[in-house]
Amino acid sequence: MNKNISTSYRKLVVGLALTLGLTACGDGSNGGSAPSGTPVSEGQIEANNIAFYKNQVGYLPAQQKLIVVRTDTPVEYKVRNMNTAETVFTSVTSLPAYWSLADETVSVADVSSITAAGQYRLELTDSDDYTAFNVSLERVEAMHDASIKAFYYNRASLALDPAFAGKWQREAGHPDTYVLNLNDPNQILSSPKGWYDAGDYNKYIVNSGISTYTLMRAYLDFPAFYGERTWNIPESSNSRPDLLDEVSWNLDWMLTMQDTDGGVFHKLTTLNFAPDVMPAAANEQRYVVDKGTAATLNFAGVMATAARVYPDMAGTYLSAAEEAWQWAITHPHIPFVNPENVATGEYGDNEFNDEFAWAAAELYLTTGNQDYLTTMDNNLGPVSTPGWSNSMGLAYLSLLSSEGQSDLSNQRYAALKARFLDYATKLAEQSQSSPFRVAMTRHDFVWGSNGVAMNHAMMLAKAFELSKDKAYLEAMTALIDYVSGKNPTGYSFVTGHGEQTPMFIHHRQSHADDIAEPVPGFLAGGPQNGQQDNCTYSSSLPATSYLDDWCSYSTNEVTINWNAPLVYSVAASLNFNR
Ligand code: G3I
Ligand code: 9MR
Repeated sequence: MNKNISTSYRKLVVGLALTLGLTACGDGSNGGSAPSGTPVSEGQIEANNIAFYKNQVGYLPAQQKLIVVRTDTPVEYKVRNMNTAETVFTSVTSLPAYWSLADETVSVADVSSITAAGQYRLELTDSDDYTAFNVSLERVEAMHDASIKAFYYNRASLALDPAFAGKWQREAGHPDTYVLNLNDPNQILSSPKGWYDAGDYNKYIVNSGISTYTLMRAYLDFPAFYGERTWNIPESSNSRPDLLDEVSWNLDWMLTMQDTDGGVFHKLTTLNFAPDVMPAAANEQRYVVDKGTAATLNFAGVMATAARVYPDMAGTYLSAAEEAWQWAITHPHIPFVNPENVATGEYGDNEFNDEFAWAAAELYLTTGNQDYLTTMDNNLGPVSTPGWSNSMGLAYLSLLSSEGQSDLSNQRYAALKARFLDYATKLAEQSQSSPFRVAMTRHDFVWGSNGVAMNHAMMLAKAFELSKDKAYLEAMTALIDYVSGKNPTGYSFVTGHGEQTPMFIHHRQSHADDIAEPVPGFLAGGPQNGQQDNCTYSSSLPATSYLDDWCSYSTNEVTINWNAPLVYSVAASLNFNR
């Protein structure tokens, strides 16, 4: 176990400790806990190995509240309101269960009956172990705002003014007004703006596209919420919702990536990853590289959606989408592979049914043209959780959000909905039967597992919206709790939000800026045991192989496509808090 892990890890040494009157209990602080693996010397009995895994940010008043307790027998506990010192209720944790992905035996304290905002403490009856937790709308709102503001911090071609960026102010980087086509030295492009993908400074259409769509989905699904919320970005004083201003920054860039024949370049990149310096100091030549089917269809899906979200720009976005679509129809299978001299992110994909289905769904919803629906039918596969290489789920999300706004037949709508809810039911069942009460199975622990968690949460949010079945809402809430600390690493994975949060994310700005705290609001990639970066990990298990170190780009990088579903899910959670 990492020595920084924030748990109340207690080895009660019966006899000696009692005689000396020693106590070793704790609450999320780093002190006072014996590191894992500390040998218990002869004659000492290890009586207690309690740890608490909880949402470190805050539980919403009207929603499920679970705290995972490491113990191999059920334990009795009471919950006290810290403001009044009053005991609110007494209960006992569930039957313990073993989670092999983390090698932990845990049981669950369900404190959902608490609905009043405040600070509380869960205290075990038979020992001094306790943990404190918050029930708070404001703390969750703050995390939401930070997670969307993270996109502003990752804007290319812009100086971050202290009025908006505070101590994370910085000079502009990457004007991208002189970009070369790697395949055609005579083609010079101006391709400014957009968000940096991640901890690196490159801009990749596929990953940027799913992130942009997800944020537009959030706007379309929660328009009243976004009509009111603001998070201090340069455009906050205009009349447009901040979310639409943020998304525009990337749409403007994406438009520049379309070639005159309608095809879209896969990425805008340096030949190698930049050194670990601030954006303004990373000024190697940038190139656009290869047009491909995935990037072009992804672009078509995003632009067709944008045409519905930005009525004043509908003409521009729709014609860009249609031109991209035409290119893809005539180039239906051009996978992207990094050229030999390019070493940056590949985002390679050679299955295009999902991109065809999604782009066709968006074009149908925007134009009403039935031909798109036919192509969609020919390509639509089973429901799955979206990710950068898999946009099938996005087609379902959009079509199912269109009730009453499209001429989709009732029968077709009902069939799509049934398939969607079947999928969400599997996620909810996984959550209910998981020891940590989280819909994360072995195959979800890939590079960016926290992004997988948040994309699952987005699917569950939609399932709840469509059905009002609380099982989906609870599974969604449990996933948000998971990334906020209710996981076996003990980290709340959103920088700056929680008691123990990543301090050394693989994010060049955060590493090079000489500021102790990383840029706030970013979701770290999360545990997975591929260990592709060859750093030294203290666990090789899927759910605990995580390292809060710059070295660990396979578990501790941040990227826009993991933050976007975090934004969506937390927005959904706030909107469903009734
Ligand atoms: O395709 C295989 C699949 O067949 C196999 O079953 C599976 C088993 O793990 O692996 C699959 O390949 C994985 C691939 O993603 C596709 O999912 C690789 O193992 C895995 O290493 C790879 O990770 C990607 C990583 O780049 C390395 O290419 C991440 O998904 C992707 O999010 C990440 O993206 C990077 C960009 O390249 C650069 N910018 C930062 C960003 C985040 O780290
Ligand atoms: O810093 C790079 C990160 O943004 C990428 O996601 C990652 C995976 O492709 O690669 C990182 O760069 C590493 C490179 O691949 C290998 N040498 C070490 C680099 C990190 O310092």
